[in-house]
Amino acid sequence: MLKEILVKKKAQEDLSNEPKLIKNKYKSNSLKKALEKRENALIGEIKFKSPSEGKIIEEELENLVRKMEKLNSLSILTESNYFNGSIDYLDRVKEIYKKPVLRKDFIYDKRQLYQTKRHKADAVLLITSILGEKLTEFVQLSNKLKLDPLVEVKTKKELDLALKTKTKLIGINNRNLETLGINLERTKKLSQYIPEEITTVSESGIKDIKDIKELEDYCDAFLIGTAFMKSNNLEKKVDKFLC
Ligand code: IGP
Repeated sequence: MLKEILVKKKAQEDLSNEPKLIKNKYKSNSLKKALEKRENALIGEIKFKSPSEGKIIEEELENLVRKMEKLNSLSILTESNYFNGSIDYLDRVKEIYKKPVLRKDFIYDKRQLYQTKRHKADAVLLITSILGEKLTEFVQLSNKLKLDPLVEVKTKKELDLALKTKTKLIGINNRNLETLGINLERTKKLSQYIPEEITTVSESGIKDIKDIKELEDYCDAFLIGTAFMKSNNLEKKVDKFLC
């Protein structure tokens, strides 16, 4: 799956005109800081479609943001083919939501980091299985651009690579990006190797408070998309997760 997404993305994306920002004119909000507030350590994710769910929701982006505004941070899917996202969503969200916004996409080229910054995101997802040994350079450039990198891992080997970088945020993805299956045990298994000072985010497949209770001793924060998007009362669902 991951391979197909990347092939299509690389074929379509033209990064040749991406200007390198010389001056950091966009101030950013720290995602790590936002997640340190224990009682609101949730990243709410907006996505309209996904490979595992197909079509998820049809609603205006701004409406969704307003309904999720109590959350301390948001993740915005910007990949277009498989998730119906767009890079412009970042600008639209930042227009009305002043807290940290994470760009969720498939980063393979450093120019995408400049692009992420230009579109005003505060943080960026770096997937270890895409970047491999290049991860350190990408973490360094993200930090330099004041984009908090959230480094995603799903195996012990990937985690070891992530720990070699200077990242302060690690996401454990409970979804296998190849089979799309969910396994919450992965958070329990991998978190034991992550040092205290790193903020650990459990990502994917979290449906309700029961899942949070099950995992809260193993991580610092949660990334939740589908459960929010598929809820028939999003504001209420946000309140439920916050109490
Ligand atoms: C959210 P869920 O199961 O709550 O919708 O998952 C998020 O973790 C998931 O969208 C995700 C993702 C990714 C999407 C995690 N890592 C990498 C695209 C690319």
